This record gives sequence, C-alpha cells and structure tokens, in this order.
Amino acid sequence: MRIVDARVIVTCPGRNFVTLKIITDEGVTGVGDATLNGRELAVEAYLREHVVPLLIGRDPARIEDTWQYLYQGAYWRRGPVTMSAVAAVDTALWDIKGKVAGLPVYQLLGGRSREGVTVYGHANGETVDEVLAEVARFVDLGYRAVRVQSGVPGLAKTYGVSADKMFYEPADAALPTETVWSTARYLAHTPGVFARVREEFGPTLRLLHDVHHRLTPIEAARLGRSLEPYALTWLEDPVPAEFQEGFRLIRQHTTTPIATGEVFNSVWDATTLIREQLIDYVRTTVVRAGGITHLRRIFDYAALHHVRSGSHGATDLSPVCLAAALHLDLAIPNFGLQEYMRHTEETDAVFPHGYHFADGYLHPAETPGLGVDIDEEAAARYPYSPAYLPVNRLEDGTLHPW
Ligand code: GCO
Ligand code: MG
Repeated sequence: MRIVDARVIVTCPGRNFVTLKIITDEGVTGVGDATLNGRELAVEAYLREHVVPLLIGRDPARIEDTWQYLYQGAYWRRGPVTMSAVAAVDTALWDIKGKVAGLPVYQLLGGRSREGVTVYGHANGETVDEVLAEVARFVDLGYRAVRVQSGVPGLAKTYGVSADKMFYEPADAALPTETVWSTARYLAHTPGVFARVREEFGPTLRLLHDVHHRLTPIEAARLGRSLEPYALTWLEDPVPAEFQEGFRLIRQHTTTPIATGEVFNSVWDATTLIREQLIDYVRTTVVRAGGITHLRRIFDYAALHHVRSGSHGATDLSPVCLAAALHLDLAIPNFGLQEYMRHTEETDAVFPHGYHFADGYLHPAETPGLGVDIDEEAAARYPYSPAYLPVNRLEDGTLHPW
C-alpha cells in the first residue's frame, strides 16, 4: 500500500480546525488533527508545503519510521507548529493501520485497560451561586469529575468563565481582546469558592481547577495549601512551565496534586517534572505532542514515575484529536482523567464520529481505525475565520500570562 495523496482541510464550523486526510492507493483513508488555536495557518502551510510532498509514495504502515523521518529529518526539532503537523500525520497513519487490521486503534495499542474513559466537564459561573448551579448540572449529566472556575470580584472577566456554559470558546475575536488580572483578588476569593462547592456536593465528587499559568511558584504553593481541605484531584498549570525546576517550590509546600502540560510538545518539556515527581498528571494530548506515537512515549515515561495522564480536551482540539486520545486513554495503564469540552452541533456534523458519552465516561468507537472522519463537503461550507486567544494584563498594564 502507498500514500497517493494528502489533503489539508481548514474549516470553521463555529471555530477553526485544521485536518489532514491521507489517501492510499487502495482507497483506505486516515485523518489527523493539526489544529493550533490562533496559529492555524502556520500548521496548514507547514503541512501543505513541507510535509505532504514527503508523504507521497510512502508505505502508510511504517508509522514509527515516518515519525522519525519527519521529526529527525526536518533537522529543526520540536515546537508547536512542527509537532502539530507530525501529530496529524501520525494520527492519520494509526487510523489507516486500524482500518487495514479491521480493529479499533485501542486494540493495536495493547487493548482495553478499563471499561470507559473518565472525563471531566467545565462548571463555571460569575458568582459562587452560579458556580454551584453549574456543578449540579454536570453532576446531573452523570459527570464524575468537574473543573470549577469562578468569576473574581473586582475583575471584569476571568479565565474559564463564559456566557455559553456548554461550548466555551476563548478565541473570541479577529484580533486579541485584553483582560485584566489581579493575583491578590484571585487568591483571596478562590478557596472560599471550593469551600462552598465541597459543602454542597460532599467529599467524593472529583474537583479540579485551572490556574492557567498565572501565578509564581510561591503564590501557587500558597493557593495549593489553602485548597488542601477541599481535596482537589488536581490544580492545573499553576505556573508557566518553561522553567520545570520552578515546580520544586510548589511541591515542597503543598499536597494538592499538580497537573500541567497542555502547551508541551514533547517529552523533553516534562523530563524534570516527571523524573523528580514534581507533578501528578501530565496533560499533553495527541495533537500537541506529535501524535499517538510520541504521546504514548510520554505516558510510558510518566508511568515509571507515578505520574498519570490527564489529556487536554478543550474545544480547540477537534473531534479527531479527541477520538485518538480516547483510544490511548483506554489502553494505557496510567490513565488519570480526560478533559471533555463538548463540541457544537456544527462541529460534530463536520466530524462524524462514533465515540459517545455515558455515565461520566467517554467510549471510543468500536469500528476499525479511530472511528472519526471529516465530511469534506460540510467542511467546505465553513471558510477559515481569523480568531485569536485573548491577552492578559495586570491592573498597572503589565503583560501577564492569559
Ligand atoms: C483547558 C485549557 C484551554 C485553553 C485552550 C487554549 O484546560 O481546557 O486551558 O481552555 O485555554 O485550549 O486554546
Ligand atoms: Mg488548562
């Protein structure tokens, strides 16, 4: 079997997605997600100009070799653009391999290690009462784990709090909008939110919170300690993670479990974090970390160090990425949790898929391959529309992580 064509499809059914579709001479096709929120066209061009020509004529069965060819062969390694492109190719090749074998991809990865993939949803509100109502809604829907984000008094807009509760979309404008941040207001308010949630929902519902890289290590340590009575499953992205050693300080001061990694592109972004057991969950996912092949490598390395997976699953990762993540989640021994932000009806229609939610679990499709596709005709009805993530400033105007 040979690869005869590969199409890069950009579509915007409510938000932008970049998808690679690989076509073989025997008519078997595979899909891979290449979406990089706010920088979509860089990956589209990288694939179209520099990767697709290298794929033509290759044997689609040689997944590892193709991965090494694109990674080592470029000479310029890593980075979000490169690794999203490599991910798309790798994902599509796993899809093809599954179809050729007549097996769902999780079977090729070693088979089922659990009955379903536990997911968490996003409860958020401007006020604590609104937050409580949203947590109740997710519990009613069957979720076993809920991420809790609250508005902060004195701040006009807070990360994670949105008007549309089910379909949160932060890339909200053709040029970046600006929000204002105060660490003091946030740290004063947040423990009280979790006190109320625990009071209302009892001790066993799994609770999570995303700091979105906004604190320093010592501030994060203080937050982690103040949240200890509320037994979070994880505190996410407490600090920007380029400086991995920075997490040592957090670890020395709190037993609140730490999760990070949604912006990581390779195992090399997390080696200190994992080796020194500075985190409890590594949050990178298929499209961000070079596909199933490399993500498996990260999770295996994590497993040796008591670190579990917690893959990113925001709406800016397409149903193709989610489907691929579910196969890996089902197979690995050290699965932790999977984020699940629902896609809109328009998006689901462009990406027909067989995974489904039941009882707080996601279940991948049992059909051969990944069990997801792109409807190219439907995709063509939604042309690319520029959209950027916001930027964030302190009250005095200093740029701060968003
Ligand atoms: C999460 C993430 C997202 C990111 C988004 C950026 O934990 O779900 O932090 O909401 O902000 O993926 O594009
Ligand atoms: Mg996050």
